[in-house]
Amino acid sequence: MDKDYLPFHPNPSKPAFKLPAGAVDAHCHVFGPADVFPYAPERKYTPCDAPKEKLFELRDYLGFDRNVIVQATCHGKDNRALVDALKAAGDKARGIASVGPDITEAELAEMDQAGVRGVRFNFVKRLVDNTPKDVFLGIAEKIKEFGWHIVVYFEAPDLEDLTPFLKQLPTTIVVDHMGRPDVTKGVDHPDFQRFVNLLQDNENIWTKVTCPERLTVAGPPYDDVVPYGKALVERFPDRVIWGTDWPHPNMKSHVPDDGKLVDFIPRIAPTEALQKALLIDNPMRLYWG
Ligand code: 0GY
Repeated sequence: MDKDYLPFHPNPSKPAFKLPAGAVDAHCHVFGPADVFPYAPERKYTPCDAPKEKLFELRDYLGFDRNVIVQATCHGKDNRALVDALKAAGDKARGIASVGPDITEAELAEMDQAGVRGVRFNFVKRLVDNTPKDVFLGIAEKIKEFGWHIVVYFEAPDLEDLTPFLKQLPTTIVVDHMGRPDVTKGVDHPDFQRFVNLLQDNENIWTKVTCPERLTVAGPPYDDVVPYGKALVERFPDRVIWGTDWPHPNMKSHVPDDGKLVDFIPRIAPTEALQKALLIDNPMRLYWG
């Protein structure tokens, strides 16, 4: 593990918010254990092991029923830890993989069988080297045959350049962490409005209203992130999903308490109907439909 890497919270609090039965944690990861599933040689960070057993324990402790496990960059395109976790979870988990242009139909079919339902394209420069857009478009053509979708991770300043590419993608797209806005600017700032307009203009684009712990400047309980999440949940109630982002790779400011993260949910989704859409109906449609 990197010297400055912050391991996940050892004993998160019990959330005050009681999750509805059937709730899905739609963004989380498994890391290692490294002696079974080594980290990728091209990785930009080395995390603390966060094996599937710990994730499933947290799922039950917080009151979630299901997980969507997202391949993280520290495992590169080696999806073995992900597939192993999916097989162990059975119907309680689905996955998002990371693949290269050489992926075969047989390999995709095998991952589909294990519960993978999409791929992630990452544009965050501190996490990955650049991949040419043509490569991503080639992968998109292959995975669309399986009815999969594409998760994209980028930061707000890159949205303008990326928009023409996003419009070319032939599947449902899910944008990680609200497109990572700068929350000091306000929801009315043109940068966040560009993101809102992207969803407004493209009905195939969804977003995860996740990661107040990454976006915050004020720190817990993340008051400064509430207006962003709430704006998206209320405007696009059938295209938002939520996840813990456990085990929170690359946090520098603090170690998030997963119980407190769950307590963030009713602040951005204040009614039972919005909570049901965010936590159950939307992720179930996208991953279990
Ligand atoms: C996240 C965020 C981060 C890392 C990764 O794949 C990854 O390594 O996604 C990050 O450092 O912002 O969603 O887990």
